Amino acid sequence: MKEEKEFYERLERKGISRRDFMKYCGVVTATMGLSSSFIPQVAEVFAAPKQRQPVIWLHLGECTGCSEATIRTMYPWIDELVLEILDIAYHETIMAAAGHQAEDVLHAAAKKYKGKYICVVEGAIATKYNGGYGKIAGRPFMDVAKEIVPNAAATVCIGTCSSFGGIQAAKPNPGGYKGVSDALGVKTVNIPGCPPNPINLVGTIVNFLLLGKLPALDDLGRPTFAYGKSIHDQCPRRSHYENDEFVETFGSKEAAMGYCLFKVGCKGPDTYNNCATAKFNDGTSWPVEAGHPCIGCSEPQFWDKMTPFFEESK
Ligand code: FSX
Ligand code: SF4
Ligand code: F3S
Repeated sequence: MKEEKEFYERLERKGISRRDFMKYCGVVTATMGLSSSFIPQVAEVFAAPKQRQPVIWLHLGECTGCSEATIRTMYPWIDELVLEILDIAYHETIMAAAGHQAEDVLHAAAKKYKGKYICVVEGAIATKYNGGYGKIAGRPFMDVAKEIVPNAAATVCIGTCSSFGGIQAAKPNPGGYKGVSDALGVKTVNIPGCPPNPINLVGTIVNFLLLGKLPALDDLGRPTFAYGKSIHDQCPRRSHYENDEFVETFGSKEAAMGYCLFKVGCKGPDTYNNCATAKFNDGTSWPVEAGHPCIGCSEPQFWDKMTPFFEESK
């Protein structure tokens, strides 16, 4: 109770009302596919965490957009909340240490939290030429991943790169880049998107802390709460041409179809993600709502399969 009271006082000092916080917990709960009766329990995960979950966050072949998206997530203060429930032992972009010191932190954290930490991986692994296409402190990504991934309680791949290879694995892929699961032959939780919506990472971690297990996954390792339906299935532009009243206003189905972006390359029918409901930037909008076709950023072989981006799929 005391802990909870202090938590709300800290929020208040940051100018965040309890109402705003509960609203956020409502969004997380809905994203996780849980009924609203779970909102108080989700709030408790943040307000009175049983323990801070240790995390080792690896950066491999990628652009760091996934970290950027997470740190600058939908509510400006949620990054701080996430940091309250997580003990991020190693994360190259946000840690103060550099060089040998950073390497020491990595080894020490892996030893101290062996079997207990969540390994979050951002980026793909180079597999050709002894991993020569990507190294940290002189060590190939593959070696770093082999030290950290097998000793984690769970490995969560954030972004299309660590999930499926992403841009690094685009043809001709000279470095032989692969996603983590493929490169190491292990099971990972995949949260694809380039970058992914941070709410899907938060939902996965809250699920782990609240229910003591990882969320249900599809055969590509993606949480079904977020990737169970296609973009097209949830697209509001579809309702334009499927709604008789709208079609009547426009005179014909063809005219109403003008709202659909398929002819300018929308890959929504082949892409599984919750962008239409979760949206980005405090629920402001998402690509298709903003007038841009979905380019299929969360799918395997994103670059090879989904290009040319602005041409109708065959
Ligand atoms: Fe990949 Fe993440 Fe795209 Fe970038 O690091 S999913 S290139 S947004 O940032 O891994
Ligand atoms: Fe489907 Fe894209 Fe058209 Fe929406 S805009 S209805 S996702 S093809
Ligand atoms: Fe990516 Fe398509 Fe969503 S491009 S962000 S999966 S709308």
